[in-house]
Amino acid sequence: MQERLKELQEEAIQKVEQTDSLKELNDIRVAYLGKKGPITEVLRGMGKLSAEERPIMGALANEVREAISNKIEAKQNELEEAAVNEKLASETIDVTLPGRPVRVGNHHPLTRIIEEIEDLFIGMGYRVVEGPEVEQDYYNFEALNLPKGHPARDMQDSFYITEEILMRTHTSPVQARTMEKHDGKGPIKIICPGKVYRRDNDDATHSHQFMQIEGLVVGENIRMSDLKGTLEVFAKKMFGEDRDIRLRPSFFPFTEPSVEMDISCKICHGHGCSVCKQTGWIEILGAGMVHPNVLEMAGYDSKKYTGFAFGMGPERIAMLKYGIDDIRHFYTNDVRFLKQFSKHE
Ligand code: FA5
Repeated sequence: MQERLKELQEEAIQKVEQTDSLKELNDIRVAYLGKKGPITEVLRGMGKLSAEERPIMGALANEVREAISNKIEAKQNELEEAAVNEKLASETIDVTLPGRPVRVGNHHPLTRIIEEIEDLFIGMGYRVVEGPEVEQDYYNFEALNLPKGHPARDMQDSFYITEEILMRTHTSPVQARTMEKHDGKGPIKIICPGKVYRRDNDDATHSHQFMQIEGLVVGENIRMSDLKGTLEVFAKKMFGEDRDIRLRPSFFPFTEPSVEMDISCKICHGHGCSVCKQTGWIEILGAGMVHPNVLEMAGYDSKKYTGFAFGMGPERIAMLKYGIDDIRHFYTNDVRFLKQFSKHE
């Protein structure tokens, strides 16, 4: 029996040494130390032994069990450690590898042009204000000297929500709102950028939704020459000294006299193309001296106060500055178009 136990110990230890799998190791444990294993079997036969032999055999059986169990445990630790080391080795990060480039976005060309125009006017002492895009008929038309039924309303075909509420057709209602807030007192010097809406047919230079930047200056002794000087400074800074500018007499019910400003076309250098409709010029803004009726309706004394106002189209300005041949490029957001305005590529 003693020999059998020693044989089992050697056999089990040899098997443990030969395995390199945790599953197999567990099978060995069950096979040798389990209830149905050979050691338990040997111990069961102890009843046949004499009283002197029994404790000796009992002690030996325990020794054998312990030796096998220790060997299994040691092997288990060794295999588990090896598994962890193997996992760590396979997950090693090479910190010296160069990183993958991250694609960086950039400001939309329209945002850039609007910020540039804002900076220019802030530099001349203007304040930036905002107004609602869903506007009352009163501010969009009536307070601007365009009573109901006025034929000039047709110049700005509108999207109406109710009879009295519409999507604003220009940023000029912000003029009326700002003057009203000032309650007929003190000077005003503001610009207002924002979206406007018209039932215009889309083409290379027209969109049914576009941006405008309104400007309004009210004070004592404000003259047409102040407006002309301001627009000239703006145009020269925006387009450079070499571009031609022209002011044409025009009509807006809320300004008198009224003008429109054109810039020479960058695409054809004034020779005529589809963008400038063969004229060599592109209109970028409307302007004029604030009509006395508009000042009076907002509570200003038109004998004491005068003012000028302008409304420009930043899309058209960006087209002229960057040589863009179709206004629709701003809204379709083709990445190949947008990428050309990136500072990073
Ligand atoms: C106006 O909207 C006046 N409120 C401007 C104004 C303000 C005049 C203050 C006097 C005093 P007009 O409809 O011309 O005017 O538009 C002004 C500018 O907006 C145009 O010069 C043009 O640059 C731009 N614009 C007009 N219609 C469109 C359109 N459909 N798509 C893109 N830009 C447009």
